[in-house]
Amino acid sequence: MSGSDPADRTEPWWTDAVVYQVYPRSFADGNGDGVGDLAGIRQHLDHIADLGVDVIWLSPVYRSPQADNGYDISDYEDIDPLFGTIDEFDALLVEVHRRGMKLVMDLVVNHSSDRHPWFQAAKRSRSCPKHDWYIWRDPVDGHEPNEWRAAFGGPAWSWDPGTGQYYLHMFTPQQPDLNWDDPDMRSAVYAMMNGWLDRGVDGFRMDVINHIAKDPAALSDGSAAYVMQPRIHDHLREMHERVFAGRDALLTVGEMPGVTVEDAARFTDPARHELDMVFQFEHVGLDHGPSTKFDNRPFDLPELKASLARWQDGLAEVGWNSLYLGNHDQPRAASRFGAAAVAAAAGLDADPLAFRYESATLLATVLHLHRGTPYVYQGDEIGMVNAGFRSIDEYRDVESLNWFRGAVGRGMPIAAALEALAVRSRDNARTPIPWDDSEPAGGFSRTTPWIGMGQGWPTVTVAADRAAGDRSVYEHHRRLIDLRHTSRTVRLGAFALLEPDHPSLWAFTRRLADASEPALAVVANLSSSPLELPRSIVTRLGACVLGNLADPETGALRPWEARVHEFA
Ligand code: TEU
Repeated sequence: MSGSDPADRTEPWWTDAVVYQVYPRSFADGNGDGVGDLAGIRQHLDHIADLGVDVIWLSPVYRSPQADNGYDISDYEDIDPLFGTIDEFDALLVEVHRRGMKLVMDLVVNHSSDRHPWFQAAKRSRSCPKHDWYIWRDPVDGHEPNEWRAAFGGPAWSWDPGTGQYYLHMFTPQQPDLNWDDPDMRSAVYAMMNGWLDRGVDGFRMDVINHIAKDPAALSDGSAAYVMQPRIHDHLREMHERVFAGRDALLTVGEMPGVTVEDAARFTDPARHELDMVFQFEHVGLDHGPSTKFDNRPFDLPELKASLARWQDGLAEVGWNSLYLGNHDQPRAASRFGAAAVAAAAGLDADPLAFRYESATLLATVLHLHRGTPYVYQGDEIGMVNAGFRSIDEYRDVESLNWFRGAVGRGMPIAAALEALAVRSRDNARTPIPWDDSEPAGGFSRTTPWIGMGQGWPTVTVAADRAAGDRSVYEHHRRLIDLRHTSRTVRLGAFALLEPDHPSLWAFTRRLADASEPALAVVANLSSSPLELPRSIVTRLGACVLGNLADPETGALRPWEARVHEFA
């Protein structure tokens, strides 16, 4: 836990916290059905605790038909039998707290499952009081009220013959959107949230929370975006007042596709009592083409550096950044921004494991040295890579399967569609944690897992990485997390980007206003060739605090080397 003296702290506790995301399906299978579960997490809790993280964010484990791997909830107050029982959850929470960590739940309240009793009641009749808990519209000329498309394909409206109306779903038809204009619905959500906090959980990661406020005019004519309507701030302030106010040491982070840095400053301004931090999407959209995310653009380092730097600057005075390069919706960071990606961008045939240790540790160094709260996605701490699936039968994700069907239906050659999935599918990050190299599933399960182990296995495993000494990705993460806990500069120092246009050097400084500690500089070489550091940097580099390769030489960086130095 935090290294600095709590007595002299005025900043919120999470300014030096690191969060670890567990995607329960793919973490560890305790009961032998091929799907990860709470028992599996409990068995491997020390793997997380020993990293030194402060908080675990648990992706959804509530009762769910699993149309979208648990992001379709049919009972917010119970655990799905696939993952365990509420008693096992309580036992897990005790174990997490005993190790000095906190547990944050995933809150999915833009939509529920269509199997939720609320929706079942809502569609019984137009006069049922719960009807208004969802978003319904009469047909217009026999059609959907507007042309909005759902995120995972098809129209955002589905027909309900019972009521003779369309209901709105921004994701699959099995995920009807809740109506946040209904005060009773909001009260029910707050009661549920209070129930989890009373049970002992320490906060929420809020799924697509900027989608909850819809513009009523746009709902009819489709004229405007459905996200970021002004009412969002009212809803979040009300939630704060009725759920978070008066409770101690919570963490709230809102997932917000499309959020701008100006919006984020408002959402995370402590004086406004809305959220502690948000997940923004700018840096994970840079390699998306103009049409869809499956349209792949080669990644460009100056663009990525500039984007993150803009967020550092934008939230320097007011608000706070969350820092992430991957999660359960994104490809693996090491494959996306590492040596394999740089080779692919240059048109070279890339070995998916080339410079894997270096790429994973370089990216972690850069991420953890920014100002904000870093999020480590499970598996990134051992340098996992993309799944490398070659056949559509290997994919499980509803978004990937729907997109593939549509793209091939519109005439895209199968090989091209598979290539796009191999780069961009969410399943790239959902392969099981390979604990070791044993059959049949690397210690993840004693049976065939729900999704393949991926191309990294059996080379990339927890056991191999933890035995790799000074080439362990896990050990490198431990050092980074320890540095954040002990260095005020890492926690709070102002950020400044160096050499913004350099095509392969990522360099920046962190400096405290009161100069009570030496400033730090990060220098990282995102290329597979050696790099001479510019003189303007070399002459100011002091002692090396941390690096991913042994025996550093001050004036140059080896391929994929990253170092943190004291800086004049
Ligand atoms: O994701 C919301 C979101 O907008 C995207 O990240 C989405 O996953 C996709 O990549 C769009 O191309 C959240 C959850 O994280 C995701 O797992 C859910 O599927 C989604 O909401 C619906 O609940």
